[in-house]
Amino acid sequence: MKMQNRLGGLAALTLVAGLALTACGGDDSSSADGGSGGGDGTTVTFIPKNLGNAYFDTSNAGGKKAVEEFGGSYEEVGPAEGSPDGQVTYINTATQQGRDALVISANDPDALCDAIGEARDADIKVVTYDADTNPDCRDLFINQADAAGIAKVQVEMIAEQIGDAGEIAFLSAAANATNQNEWIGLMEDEIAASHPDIKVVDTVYGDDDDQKSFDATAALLNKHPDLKGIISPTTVGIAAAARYLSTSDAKGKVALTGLGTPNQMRDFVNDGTVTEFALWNPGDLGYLAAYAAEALVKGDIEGEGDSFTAGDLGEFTVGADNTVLLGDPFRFNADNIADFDF
Ligand code: RAM
Repeated sequence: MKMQNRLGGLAALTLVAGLALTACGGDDSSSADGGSGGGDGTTVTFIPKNLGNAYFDTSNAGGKKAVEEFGGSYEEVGPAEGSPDGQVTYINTATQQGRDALVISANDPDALCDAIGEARDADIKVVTYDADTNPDCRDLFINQADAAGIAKVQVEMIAEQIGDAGEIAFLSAAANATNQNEWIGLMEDEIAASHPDIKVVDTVYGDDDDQKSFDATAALLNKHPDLKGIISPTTVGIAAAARYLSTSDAKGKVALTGLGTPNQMRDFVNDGTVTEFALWNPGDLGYLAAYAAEALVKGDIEGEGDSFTAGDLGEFTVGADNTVLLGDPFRFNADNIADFDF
């Protein structure tokens, strides 16, 4: 259990509880001097895919906690809808303001690159986290877990839940999301290679919008009466799909798994709609991203092979493609979900 190994069981829960207290959505700024008068003043702007997503509320609360620890100044800005255009506006504003570092979950691998390039020309460090741009665009990517591992755990869960046979579909986020597209591609490969009796019949997009994802689930079930399972590799999608299934005839007949947060999925695990899903600790991801941004700004790291310390999470080394890896995905089910609060 990497999530608990890194922090220790009780420490993990304490950190999560602390993050919950500082969780915020929407514009939010704060600064701190680290409580000891030794603040380093690094200014960090977090730009999630969209605001109002519990996943980013948790990850960015982790970022805020880190920035407060090193005595910098934190803000979160971002679009209401998960679109690249909306993100470009916020990147441009942060560049004009001369922030020290931007931490971005990208809605598109290419569309942000011009704006990010202008930021970097102005000596602003740019870290992507959660969803990367093309590696050339940014300084570092903070990867929540190895993409192959994220794909594998979801395929294993659906195979276990449908007896390794039958029709399945993907309910994804935005059609251009780099993270979901990479995971889905790898899941398709894995199914083709190792699960000959599972057939992928559709991929639909809910744009990380609750209502769109809910409606897309209804449409999927209508279109594919023999559907055995849905994989939704997005916390917004899986929660909306679970809500739909929980009151439909398909409850208990169509399996649903993917990536979700324990707080959003708890009721659906407890009422039997969902057996098991996975995720990493989003709070740790934001926390690590903020410390990585600070290390870049301070010149402690530049790229591959360099190491830095990310507060309570300890030491990390920058790997190939200037990527820093947080850890492994973790499975949540009825036996353990009560132990988590995020
Ligand atoms: C949603 C977003 C995010 C993704 C998680 C799993 O919150 O699409 O990018 O990493 O799901």
